[in-house]
Amino acid sequence: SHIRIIGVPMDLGADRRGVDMGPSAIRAAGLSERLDDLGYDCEEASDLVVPNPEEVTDPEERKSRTDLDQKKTKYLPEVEEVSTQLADEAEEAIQENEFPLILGGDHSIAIGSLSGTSRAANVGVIWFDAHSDFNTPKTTSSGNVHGMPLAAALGVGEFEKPEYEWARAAGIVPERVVLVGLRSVDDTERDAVKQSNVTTFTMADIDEQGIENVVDQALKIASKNVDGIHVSFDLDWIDPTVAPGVGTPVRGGATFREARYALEAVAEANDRDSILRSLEFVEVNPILDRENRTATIAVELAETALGRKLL
Ligand code: DIR
Ligand code: MN
Ligand code: MN
Ligand code: MN
Repeated sequence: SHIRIIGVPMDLGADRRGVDMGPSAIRAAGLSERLDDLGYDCEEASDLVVPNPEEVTDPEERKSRTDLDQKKTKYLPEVEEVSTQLADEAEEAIQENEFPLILGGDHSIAIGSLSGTSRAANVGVIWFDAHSDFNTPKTTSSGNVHGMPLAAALGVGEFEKPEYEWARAAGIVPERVVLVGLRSVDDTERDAVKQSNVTTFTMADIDEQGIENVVDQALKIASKNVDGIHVSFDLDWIDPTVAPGVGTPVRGGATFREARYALEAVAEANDRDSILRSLEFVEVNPILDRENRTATIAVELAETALGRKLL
């Protein structure tokens, strides 16, 4: 079967430069060779075009909109442009029976992945991340859109407003969204996470229940009464001693083995019920890395999710 690899060299949603090199770092770690070797037919779509911060005029001035909320959110019009392109590309891939494998880029790209995937299929979501990504233009203290994609997709807070229609993934409901690996939730986003009907598993839940139980529950919740799931994997879920090439590292993350097991369980569920509709790896920043370790881990996890077996 066909995999469409969609690179999104986006770095406008986060503060650390270099995450735009994530797609090249993951490719350089051998992604398409490894997937071809698994028997897939990999098609490389060309990377989406993302403006460089230097080409974008002062984000404060560039606002075509006058809304106050949007003033402190960085590069929102550019994020909208890229999200719209990505949504079309992901939707088209699924409609053409190809599997979208999306490479970030910072996590703001998930706005496009979720809206495109959810237009082509009725999906739940598993979100592996240290962070809850539930800020909004009003609650954000960083101004970075990579802290907002789940709130955007679910239409939380100001994302309910008509001007954010592009950001909402209409078919995705919070009851089918599961966050796994949380250990950094801003005070400003906590209430929204708790008031929403998403399911959360913190790192402490993983300590107490074990990754096997947590992922099993996540898969059941996300895939209930839908056609399938989208998996969004922020590499900062993994402990930074193991995966150092990320922009916002938080200590106390998943071991390599926990991450690998989680995607083995996804692959197993997919073998059984064919539920995986799209997959993304985000926040790989090779500038902050050593010997491209984090991208190498992303490749190994991609292979695992897509069915590489040990035996
Ligand atoms: C933080 C960081 N909560 C923010 N978010 C990150 O900027 O809103 N998400 N790093 O993955
Ligand atoms: Mn750039
Ligand atoms: Mn994230
Ligand atoms: Mn994160």
